[in-house]
Amino acid sequence: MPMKPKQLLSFLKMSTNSDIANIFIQIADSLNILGENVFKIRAYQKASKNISELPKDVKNYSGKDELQKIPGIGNDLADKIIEFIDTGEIKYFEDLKEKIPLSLLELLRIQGVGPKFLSVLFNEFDVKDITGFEKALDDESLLEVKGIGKKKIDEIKKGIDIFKTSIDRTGINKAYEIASSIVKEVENIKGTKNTQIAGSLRRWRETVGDIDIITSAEDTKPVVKAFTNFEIAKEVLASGDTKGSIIVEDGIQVDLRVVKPGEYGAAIQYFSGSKLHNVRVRTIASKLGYKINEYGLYEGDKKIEGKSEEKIYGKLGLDFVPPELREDRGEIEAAQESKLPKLIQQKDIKGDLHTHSTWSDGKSTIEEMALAAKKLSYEYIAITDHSISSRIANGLNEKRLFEKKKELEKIDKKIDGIKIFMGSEVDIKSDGTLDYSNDVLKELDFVVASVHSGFKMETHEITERIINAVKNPYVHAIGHPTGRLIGEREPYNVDIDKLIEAAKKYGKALEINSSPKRLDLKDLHARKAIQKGVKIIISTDSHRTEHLSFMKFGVGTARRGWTQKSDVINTYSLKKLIKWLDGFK
Ligand code: DGT
Ligand code: CA
Ligand code: CA
Ligand code: ZN
Repeated sequence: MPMKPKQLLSFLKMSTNSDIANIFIQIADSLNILGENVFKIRAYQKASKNISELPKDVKNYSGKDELQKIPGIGNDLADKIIEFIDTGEIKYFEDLKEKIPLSLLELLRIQGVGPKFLSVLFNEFDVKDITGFEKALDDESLLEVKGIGKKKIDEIKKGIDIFKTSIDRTGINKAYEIASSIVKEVENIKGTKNTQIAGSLRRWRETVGDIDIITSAEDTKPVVKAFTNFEIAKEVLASGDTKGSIIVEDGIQVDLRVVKPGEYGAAIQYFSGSKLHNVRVRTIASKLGYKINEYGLYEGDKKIEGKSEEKIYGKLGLDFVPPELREDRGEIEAAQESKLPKLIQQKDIKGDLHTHSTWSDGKSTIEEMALAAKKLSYEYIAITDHSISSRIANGLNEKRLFEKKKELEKIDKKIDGIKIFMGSEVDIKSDGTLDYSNDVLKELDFVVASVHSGFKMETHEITERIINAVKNPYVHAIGHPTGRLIGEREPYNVDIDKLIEAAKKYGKALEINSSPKRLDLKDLHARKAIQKGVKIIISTDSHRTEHLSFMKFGVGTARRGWTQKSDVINTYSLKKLIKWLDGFK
């Protein structure tokens, strides 16, 4: 099949910048472990940050002169960028890797592990990877090193579990980008129809083990062949009559199954999983005297359905189960009794209530954010920049807060067709008080209160701290309520049931933060919240206009939590939202 490598995967083309930014940060980390000059280290860190934020691909720069205009890029780094564009690698980095292997560098992702700590383990304990690392942590003599105590080691040991799962699972954002591009490419292969994502990604799990894609064709083998010939395939694991399996960037596996149109429904049902859900489905089939597999539903040798997934559920006496619910968490029973929830959909979302602008640490202006939201057909957006305690995030003091308010109101007048709310993501300080006084807070249209520091508190302390914010009359919602960072940081010890109870009592909403690193509340917590009648707000926490598209991940998480449109505040029309907000005055 003729492929079109030139137009292949546009996001991969744009990723030169992120590739280089990644290499620079890895160089900085390696130099750090080697104990090199801090200025050199900072130079790489800064260059990495600046490159990752460029609006255009460095490949499209006219040459070295233009590259050197990027802040932090001098003669040497410009050469390295050009070297990467020309050869796909940077020799200096390749040489560094001989000394500091990637298996060592990636240990920096373990919570509590910094370059200093790693440097000790590397230099004095000869640690090169996770195996050596775990051994060294159990070595008594590690406790003799200055600055390393038992508490620190225990903390790190806790971080190891989360790290281990993160190395063999891919975050939903990356998986979704890769999968969507591959779906488009498979659609371009002649003879394919109904190409679709299956597996855990179709169920919108927050991380995926691998990507599964299903397509149908009369002649399956050539499709598999075309797939395994894709330019993004770094390695081909399998290439058969109906199944191809490739490795793309970062070791991510993509499985493609090509089935006959008459088997499509059975295949997509089977390969969407989850395994637990399918076990239940199979049991029901056999109770009815049927047999089900990835080719169809059979009565004896006779195939009674295969083409339509919906009809397969129907023949088993089940309503169609949305993929997000297929986890054996009660969906089978609900489907039998026609009691499945009517899940919220992306198109129900009318606005975004947690976003940042250049006033704090965002990269887009208020105006840019508003225009981008309008393009999504939203009716409103709240710009909720950080408050003063979030120093690294350039949080606003009261003076700047009111300057921002003035400007925001000007822009709101200027732009038609979207309401811009003056908001704040206000820090909940360690003592449970907020960063602004009530006199200030009451001047704001929308207030989301979040914890950004002092995560390591005992359960009763942190729970009380957040509930204090819930009680504040000017707070509308709690942002990323558990503070977890997927694959990086455990949630704080907050007692989610108590928090939900308090939110209910005081009529406050809880956020599902759609940032793919957070997805917080997570699915099960969202489900608990709505069961208790607590309202949800699905927000993106955007720091630039492109992040507004994270909404789909929040909606996916909400759907996994059985959430319906009526549970979610930002499905309200502007008019209804204003009424809800007025209730706080
Ligand atoms: P992942 O990739 O770990 O995030 O999770 P899934 O759910 O995508 O799992 P995966 O890729 O191993 O398989 C895709 C689907 O195929 C899975 O959700 C259900 C189905 N499947 C795979 N192997 C089996 C099996 O041994 N038994 C059953 N019943 N279903 C299976
Ligand atoms: Ca999978
Ligand atoms: Ca798979
Ligand atoms: Zn935040």
